[in-house]
Amino acid sequence: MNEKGISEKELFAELGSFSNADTNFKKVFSSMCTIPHPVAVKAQQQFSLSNIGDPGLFRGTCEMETEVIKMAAGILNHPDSKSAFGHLTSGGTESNIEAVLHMKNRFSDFSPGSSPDSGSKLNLIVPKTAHFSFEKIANLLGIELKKADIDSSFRVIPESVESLIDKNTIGLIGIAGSTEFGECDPIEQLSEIAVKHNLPLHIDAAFGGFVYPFLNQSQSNYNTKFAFDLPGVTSVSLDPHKMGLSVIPSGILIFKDNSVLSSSLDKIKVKTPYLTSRYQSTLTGTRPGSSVAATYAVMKHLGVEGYQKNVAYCMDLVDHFQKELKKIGLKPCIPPAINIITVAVSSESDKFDKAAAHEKTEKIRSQLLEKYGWNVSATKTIPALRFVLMPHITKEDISELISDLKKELDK
Ligand code: 0PR
Repeated sequence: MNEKGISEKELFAELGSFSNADTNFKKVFSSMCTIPHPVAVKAQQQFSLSNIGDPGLFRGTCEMETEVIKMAAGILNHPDSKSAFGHLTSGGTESNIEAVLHMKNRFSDFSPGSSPDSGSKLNLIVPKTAHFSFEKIANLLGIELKKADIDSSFRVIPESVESLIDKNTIGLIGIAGSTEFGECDPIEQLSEIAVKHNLPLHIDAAFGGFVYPFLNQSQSNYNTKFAFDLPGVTSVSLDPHKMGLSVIPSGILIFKDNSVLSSSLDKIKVKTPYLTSRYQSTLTGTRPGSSVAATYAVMKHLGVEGYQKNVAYCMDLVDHFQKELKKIGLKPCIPPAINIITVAVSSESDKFDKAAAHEKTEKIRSQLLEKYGWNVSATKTIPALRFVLMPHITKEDISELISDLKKELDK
């Protein structure tokens, strides 16, 4: 660090050049985040001091957190949103960690009669399409991940999930809006399995939580339930910093109610003698009240109608994207359920050579970036390009991107 500080003018000139080195979002089709809504940014600034890790000092912010949980419970069809129990996190990873930590803690309370097999690790059953945060969780909590098979639409197969359950299973995971395909698992069937085996079921709706509830049925073939209107669902994570249009970092973790945690909460609770609350039971200590305020602001400001409009805009982009693809003789790998599209771009001859197909896809991905500045990603489940159509994207951007893609494919 310099001995003497630099002037504000110099500083912001410097920050300007750092900011210019970051990517302009106009050309980003790879991110599940987007430009936050202006009201969220304004509220974030207003509450920059606030730390809900010390709730007694920030009672106003804590009231907003309670309201956010109630609003989110409403989005998730909670039959009694007042009894929903939860808090804001930094995003999907932290929410998933905490949900699984509770599963592990309450395993002894919920384990169905028979005692666990002490020779093997406790396990968690996840769809093969689960986000990589679950790999971190397995490592962190010393549990085994059992990966259930997926069908041709990349949705988990309930029979596969059920066949993996054993004495050491601590819980099940379902996904509403998978990272690679945007698909929603058959949660109604997972809920039945969870009830039958008396296991907790956590739904990772980090992306889909602000999409599926606001979809216009005519724009999507989606019509299943995924949240608290199903008896087996015990917790859900959804991220305001993705399709919720709030600021980074903003995640929400909600449990159906306090009782589904059994005694787990007591196991996590630590005494906080010098803070304004006596106990803390969240994973992190200091938590940004600015994110709470931002999320409260954008949810209140947009309301259900605003989020419906946001999703309708993105689904209109999905239609446009498919029309443009058709013009160049391509179509999505599966009909997109929400605003994530995957497209196979490897040649027919690569069909039987998966490694070659992945390599070709990767080459096109990197050419799109290097030559034209487009940020797109490639999927690992199948060789395909993946496009996330977020609110910062326009139809013109899509037409331009597809025309650049055609140039590369024609080579
Ligand atoms: N669950 C699902 C289904 C997700 O898609 C993600 C993130 C998470 C959990 C974890 O969320 P956090 O990253 O908020 O902890 N999916 C994106 C991904 O891994 C995250 C992302 C967002 C990556 C923006 C890049 C980016 O620019 O692709």
